[in-house]
Amino acid sequence: MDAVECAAKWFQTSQKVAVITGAGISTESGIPDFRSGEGLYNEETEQGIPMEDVLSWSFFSEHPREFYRLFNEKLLFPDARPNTGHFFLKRLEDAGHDVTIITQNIDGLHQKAGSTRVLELHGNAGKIITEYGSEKSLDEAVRDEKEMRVDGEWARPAITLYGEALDRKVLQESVQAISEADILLVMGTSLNVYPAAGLIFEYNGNRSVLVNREGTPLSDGFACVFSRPIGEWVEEVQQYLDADQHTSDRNE
Ligand code: CNA
Repeated sequence: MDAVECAAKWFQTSQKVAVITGAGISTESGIPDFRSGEGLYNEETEQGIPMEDVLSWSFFSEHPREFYRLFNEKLLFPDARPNTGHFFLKRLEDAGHDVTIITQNIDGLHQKAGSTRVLELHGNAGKIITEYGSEKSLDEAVRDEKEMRVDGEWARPAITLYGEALDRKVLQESVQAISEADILLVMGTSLNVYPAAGLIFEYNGNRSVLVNREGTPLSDGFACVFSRPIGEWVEEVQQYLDADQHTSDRNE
């Protein structure tokens, strides 16, 4: 079965859908990913420091000015809007599936599309955390070139930097959703970043679908693989589902 037909068929007979998404689901919204040809990892700072190192706790604490300059320039996309990939997942939810989205993205676009159960493994670039642990919107922060404050308290972006642990509760909820899922859908991730990539091994079923333009180190383990843009996959799956609905309407 091809990766359109298998997914469309499985959606029709699956209640619990776990979805793991990565930066590739947001490229069609104009947000660059990390590892594609035009990805951020091919860029470096003026001092020749790769972006991967910039997004680390040690760089943040030692060079806050440069960190914030690059954070503002490369990671904030306040005007980005969800695309067909994000809206497709919301439609699955509207159609009555229990959808849990486990995202590595920090752009908040799943929530903007209306999805209600979104677990953010790496946090959210539109939020900040104060030194006493309360979470606020980035808009509330007073920012200068080298630090953020809110009501006088030191604050930082609510994203997980390399060298930091993931939120344990979010990780536990992700493991639970994936292990209980009828179908696992993985979209737009190079499956290179751990522990996020390792979550696919929590899935216990045989209905696993990978939608990613390029191959990944873990592609062989999926039951169905679609190696073209997410927008094209969504369009084809939707056509399949609509045609099927049309046929069953006619037979009633
Ligand atoms: P990645 O390593 O950059 O991989 C993205 C994958 O998506 C690549 O394999 C691409 O081939 C694929 N891809 C890109 N566009 C499409 C498309 N339209 N259709 C199908 N496939 C596509 O990104 P990962 O998410 O795997 O890596 C994890 C990092 C990236 C996380 O820490 C994120 O926080 C981080 N990141 C997030 C964003 C965002 O929030 N939008 C942007 C850039 C990086």
